[in-house]
Amino acid sequence: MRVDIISIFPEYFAPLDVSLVGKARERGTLDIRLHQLRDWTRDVHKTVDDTPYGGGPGMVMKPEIWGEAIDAVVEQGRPEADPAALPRMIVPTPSGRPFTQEVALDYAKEPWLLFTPARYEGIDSRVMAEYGSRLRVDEVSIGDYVLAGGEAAVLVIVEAVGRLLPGVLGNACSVADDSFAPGAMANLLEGPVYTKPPVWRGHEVPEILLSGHHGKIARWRRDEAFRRTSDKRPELLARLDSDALDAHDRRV
Ligand code: 6GU
Repeated sequence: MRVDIISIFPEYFAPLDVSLVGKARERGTLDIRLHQLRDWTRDVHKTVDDTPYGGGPGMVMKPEIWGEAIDAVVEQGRPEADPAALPRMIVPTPSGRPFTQEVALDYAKEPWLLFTPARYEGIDSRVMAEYGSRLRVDEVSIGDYVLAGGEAAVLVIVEAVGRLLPGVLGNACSVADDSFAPGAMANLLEGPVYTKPPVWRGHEVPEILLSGHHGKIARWRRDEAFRRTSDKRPELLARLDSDALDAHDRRV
């Protein structure tokens, strides 16, 4: 997968060299290119923002700079094999639609993503209108709180998507068991996990996990997932697949 990121803080993305995403980059599974937005400014001060029309606090990012930057990155990034290819453009913003595991799975199918994280009060809306008619543009939020800029959200999204790419995770099953993974565990939080020793500071590992009864263990894990979900995220239970609920209720 090719990923382009245009930002006034390309150095913010140093963590993409580390761990799972870093290894995927070394192997070439992920081809991440960082671009400095200010490279497309023409004034000595390299200005990227201006005061908002209509007044109010803060600054808005200028459309011309983003337009030139996006045009250049899209032009440069066109694969030789498919010169008509266009990236999916992802604009992180607290006013976007929620980024969920379902959205991550959707992005993981794309060959090319372009991220345009903003600082200040955001990007002039005409940029999203312009590219919305030329490529697919998604405004996405990673949660109901406000960050100082979209860069941290890009790190979150790239990590969530990167671990879904073929060959990135050591164990493909761990994706299937994820909290929020589609299937039997859809909308359920994962329950507790344990490793050796069997007793630590007087705390025992639940006996069932030492029993070797795979069927009973699977059922226990499902029960724990329901327990944890109803405790920490009761609103998720309301969204549960009715088949999953029926299967659970038949047992309890
Ligand atoms: Cl994507 N950006 C910013 N600035 N704040 C956020 C966010 C994104 N998602 C939640 N808060």
